Parts: sequence; structure tokens; C-alpha cells
Amino acid sequence: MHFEVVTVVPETVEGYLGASILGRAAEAGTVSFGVTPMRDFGEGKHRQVDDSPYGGGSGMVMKPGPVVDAIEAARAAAPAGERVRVLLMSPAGTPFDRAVAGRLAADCDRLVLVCGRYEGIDARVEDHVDELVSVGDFVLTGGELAALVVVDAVSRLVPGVLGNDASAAEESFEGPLLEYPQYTRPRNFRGHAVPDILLSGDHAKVDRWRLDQAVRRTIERRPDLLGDRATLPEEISELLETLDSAPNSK
Ligand code: JF5
Repeated sequence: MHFEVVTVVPETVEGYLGASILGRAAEAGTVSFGVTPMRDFGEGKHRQVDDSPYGGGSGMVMKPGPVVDAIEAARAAAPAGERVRVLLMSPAGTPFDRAVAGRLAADCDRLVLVCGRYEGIDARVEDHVDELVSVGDFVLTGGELAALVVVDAVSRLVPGVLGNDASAAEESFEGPLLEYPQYTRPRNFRGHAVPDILLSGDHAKVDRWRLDQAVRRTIERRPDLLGDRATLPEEISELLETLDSAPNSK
């Protein structure tokens, strides 16, 4: 899968994309990253990419020409037959979540992520993208951090990127639940011991404890994730019933 970030500040995304797990996944060839510098499509000898808003008001608005030219260049770079999707990062977009990430990973070979800056982008750019995507109900100074959130969450769903097939499988098993609590050495940290069951060597018991913990944590911290109980896996809905009469002791 290829990710192409269209931005006026390429240096802000290059560092992150080259680093850590994503950088290693790119070296391994499972994913690839590119950056399209929007300034290359700027107008006039100053390579202008923004201008003052029609109707007045403060700040600058990104000009449609450079943004759409950059989008078209990013589209044109796709090999024939590739399924390309162009996303415009915006607080007004479709809320990005695990389901959206999964759909993008499954349905696309190339994601083009368009980053706005300044006070906004000319509204006519929306006609040249497939979808507006929001990573949360807040306003960023630019779309770059939002684009990196999407690149990171989608690329770790591409087979082979995690570098650890077991943790991918475990996560999909957890389904709508928060993660169970993890522990490592020391066995006692500032008076708090690791739960004995994790040292028991009884893998079936450990698995059951972890599922129980995941369900408890989800009820306490993010009950909204559980949604309609009728649609939950039986293993989880049964646990929920027993927990209704036995709240977490902490
Ligand atoms: C942006 C106008 C784009 O702020 C965001 C954003 C927040 N959630 N998802 C994306 O993108 C940058 C700001 C203002 C257009």
C-alpha cells in the first residue's frame, strides 16, 4: 500500500514517516510513503499557495489551483489499476475510527492525504477529493498531524507491517474491547504487585482473566464502545451479565 501526503510543509511528515516501525515497514517493502510538496504547484514567481478570503475576514485561504494541481499530480503518479482514494483532512470530515481504517486498508492500494494549512482551503477543492476525514473534534494548525494519524492507523492493518503477527491476531480477537492490562518486571513496583494469575503458568486461566479485565475496563472507561449488547460476541455478553452484579473492585 502506498501513502502520499500532499502538504506545504513536507519536512514535518518526512521525519515521522522515515522513523520507527513505519520506516522499517517501508524498508521491507510492505508499504511505501511519498510526499508531494504543494509549494511546487504554487502560482507566480513567489509560488503563492494562499490568498486572502473573498468576503473579508482575517487570515489566508489556500488557493484551489495549487491544491488541485498537486492532487492531480499525486493521482497521475499511481500505476494503472491501482485503487486510489484521495482524502482531505478536515474537522468537518467523516470521523476516523477503526472501521474506517479497516475499510481504507482493505479497499485501497494508494491513499492520497491532502493537508490544509492556514485558516482553511478554498471550498471548491472538495469537488476534487473522494472524502473528507476528521481525526477528532478539534482544530489543528494544519492537516499534517491528522494525515499521520491516518497513515499510522491504516498501515498497521496492512499484513506484514506490525512485524508481529501474534499481536495483530490478538487485537482482532479483542474486537470492540479495550486492551487488557499488561505487566512486565519488576514483579513488585512501588508496593504494587503483578497479579498472581499471570505467574501461574495456566494459559487458559490467564486468557480468561485477560478477557475479564478487558471487559471490566471497557465498561468503566469506554462503555460507548460496547454499543448494542445484542450484537456482541456471546463470550463477551455472557461476561457482561456476570459483571452487572459484580462491579470491579479497585
Ligand atoms: C485543517 C481547515 C483543515 O484540523 C484538522 C483536523 C481535525 N481533525 N481532523 C482534521 O485538519 C486541519 C484545519 C482547518 C482544514
